[in-house]
Amino acid sequence: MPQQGLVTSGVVVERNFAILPPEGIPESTLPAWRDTGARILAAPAMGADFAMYLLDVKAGGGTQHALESDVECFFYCIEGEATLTLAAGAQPVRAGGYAYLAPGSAVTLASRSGTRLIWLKKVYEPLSGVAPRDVIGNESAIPGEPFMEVAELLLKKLLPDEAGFDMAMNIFTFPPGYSLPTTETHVMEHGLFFLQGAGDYYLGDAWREVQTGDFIWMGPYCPQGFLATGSQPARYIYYKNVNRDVEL
Ligand code: UGY
Ligand code: MN
Repeated sequence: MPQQGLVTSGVVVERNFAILPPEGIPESTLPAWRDTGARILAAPAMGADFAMYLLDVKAGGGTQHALESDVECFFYCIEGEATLTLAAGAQPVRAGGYAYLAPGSAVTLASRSGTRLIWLKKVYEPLSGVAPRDVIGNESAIPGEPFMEVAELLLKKLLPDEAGFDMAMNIFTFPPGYSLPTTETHVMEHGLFFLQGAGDYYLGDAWREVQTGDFIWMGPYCPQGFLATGSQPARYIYYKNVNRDVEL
């Protein structure tokens, strides 16, 4: 497409946070995935302790590979339909569906229609006496709970809050005009994908506009706040490392 003049963008990449709007992330291919366009949203090269991808898997495409023995992963289906094979058997995954695969699992996914997925991988932090287990579900089956006693702020926790799990994947919904009750600052990281709506995100020391399709990485101790703007509820899915002590 012919292009003239300055091209602007909401992209920001700082030492401890980043905002990546989707149009600026080129698609790449991953060796283990067939007929799949991959956008790598977060990686250790950025400073993150995890990898997060936006995968567009064409009908008939997918993967059949094994995770390294110390690597766990999580899928969330944004749209389309795929079959995911877990130790317990083949399961359909549709919009709102998600799955956690324990370290070392076989990853077998076949897309039935064009399927858009969030995929997250990280090294599992073991804890003696406990272990994670595969999980599969759909966010529509999770009622959600108020966040910090604000009834209108709905938080859905997709994974069990058990010591065997070292990660949380949550979906947050904010009606227009509602905000995070505090400016949070914590050692845990976030990898956040904006599913719906728009808002202003406070990162570091400034407010910035974000919208559907944007990705945000927040590193340890990144000050963070959010205000939902626009006319529809803002929804985002985010990763957080949990249930482990600090490594010295
Ligand atoms: O769980 C969290 O830390 C969450 N409240 N953070 C966020 O939405 N930026
Ligand atoms: Mn947070």
